[in-house]
Order: sequence, then structure tokens, then C-alpha cells
Amino acid sequence: MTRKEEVFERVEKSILDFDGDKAVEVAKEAINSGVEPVEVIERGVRKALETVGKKYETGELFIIHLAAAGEAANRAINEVLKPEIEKKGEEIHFTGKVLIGTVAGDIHEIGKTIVSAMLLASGFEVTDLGKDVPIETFVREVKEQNPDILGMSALLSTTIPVQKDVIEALQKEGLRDKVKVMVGGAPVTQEWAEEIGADAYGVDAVDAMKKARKLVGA
Ligand code: B12
Repeated sequence: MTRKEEVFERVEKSILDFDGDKAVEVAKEAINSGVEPVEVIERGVRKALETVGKKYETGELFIIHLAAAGEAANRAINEVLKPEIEKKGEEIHFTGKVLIGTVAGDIHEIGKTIVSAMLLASGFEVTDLGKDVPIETFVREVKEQNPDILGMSALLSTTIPVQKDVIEALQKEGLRDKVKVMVGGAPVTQEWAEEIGADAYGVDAVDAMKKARKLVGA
């Protein structure tokens, strides 16, 4: 196992142990040893959360474990990894404006927060509307802020359809042609994005950044 892999494994283990203090500590160590923050997220944090999700599905873990793992992950991200990503973005020029949020009925915010940080770091001006964002709020904010891109995250099979509802609401208000729509979240696929007429789908934060840049021609 390489040193890098060892670091990812330690980050993963801290979250699987629901140990927020440890997660923060090993995330700091990872950064100090020169590992990219986004790599720590994708190969350590996200991997751990996927495992927790699978164990929840098979009944091995319960909702309290999802919450505890989410909390540990959030601490490593908010206290160490997100500021680190944002720091790297300070010298980059502004390339466009993004509005992003997790759709109504859905309180999963970790992935959306990572995508926001990545976009910010790659030069976008980002307004994060948070989680459980009502359809009307997306529409109102697009109208008022006139962003280049609207990003929507959804993690539940019951909330993915809301991405479609928002696109339809934008259409109704005559706003659909004024903004590019990008969708994501673990259960979202390229096929779904095409089906609902979104302009782009991002499988992870790096992909989201690349697609966003393409959308604004940067
Ligand atoms: C942590 C977690 C929670 C935490 C969330 C804490 C928080 N502050 O966010 C809590 C405890 C609140 C929670 C609650 C629930 N959860 Co939950 N949760 C998870 C878990 C384990 C991890 C999610 C996560 O953060 N992943 C890590 C991030 C980094 O990944 P990500 O979100 O996919 O984001 C990446 C990409 O998708 C992409 N991306 C994300 N957003 C966007 C947006 C754009 C625009 C783009 C381009 C890209 C993009 O980039 C991100 C970075 O790489 C998942 C399991 C899993 N496999 O995902 C279950 C999971 C999503 N939850 C699930 C369920 C069922 C629930 C509950 C309904 C449980 C319950 N009975 O109450 C509730 C729902 C509450 C609600 N109304 O929203 C199911 C969903 C099943 C389904 N298909 O519908 C899952 C899949 C677990 C499972 N296997 O059963 N959960």
C-alpha cells in the first residue's frame, strides 16, 4: 500500500468509527503530507459514506449511524478540506456565477457543499442556497441573481423528480433559456439529466467543475 492509500484508509476508518475528532486530525495530516483535498474527499470521505450507506441498506446500521458518519464527514470537510480547496482558488479569475442547492424534501448536503467549494476554487462566484430548497426559491433566486448556472443536488429516489419540477417551473417563468442547469447527487445519472432536459450532469466534484467550465465556455 502506498503512503497516499494509507492516508485515504485512515480518513475512511475515522468516519466508519464515527469519530469526528479523528477525522479532522487525519484530514489535517493528509493535507500536511501534500495530498490534494479533493482526493481526500473522493477516496477517503466519500468511500466511507458509501460503505455506511450500503450497511444501512442491509440493516447492519441505522439512521443514527448515517447521521454520525455524516457529522464526522462534515467536520473533516468544513474544518479542514473545504477551506483548503477554497484557499487554492484564491488566485483564479472569476469565470461565471453559480447558484446551487439541494432540492426540496432532501437534507443531504455534504456532496453539494463539496461541489460548491470546488466551483469556488475554480473561479466561479457561488451562492449556496443550502438544503431542502423550495422550488419557488430556486426560481426566485434565478430571476433575481441571473446566474450562468443553476446546480441542483438530490440524493433520494423520492427527491430526484424535484429537479425536473424546478426545470419545468423555470420554463413556466420564461427563465429556462437564461440559465444553464447542472444536476448531480449519488442516484442521478447522465440519462436522467438528458431526460429532464438539464444541460449537464456531474458525477463528482471534479466532473462538476469541468462541466461547469464547459457550460460557460471557460
Ligand atoms: C450521510 C447520509 C445521510 C445524512 C446526511 C447528513 C448531511 N448533513 O448531509 C442524514 C442522516 C441526514 C441522512 C438522512 C436520510 N437518508 Co441518507 N445517506 C447518507 C449517506 C450515507 C451519505 C451521503 C453523502 O454525503 N455522500 C458523500 C457525498 C460526497 O457524495 P454525494 O452526496 O453523492 O455527492 C457527490 C456527487 O454525487 C456529486 N454531486 C452531489 N451533488 C451534486 C450537485 C451537482 C449540481 C453536481 C454537478 C454534482 C453533485 O458530487 C459530490 C462530490 O463528489 C448516503 C449513502 C450514499 N451512498 O450516498 C445515504 C442515503 C442517500 N440516504 C438514504 C436515506 C434512505 C435517508 C433517509 C430517508 C433515512 C430515513 N429513514 O430517515 C433520510 C432522508 C432525510 C431527507 N429528507 O433528506 C438512502 C437513499 C436511498 C434512495 N435511493 O432514496 C441512502 C442512499 C442510503 C442507502 N443506501 O439506503 N442521510
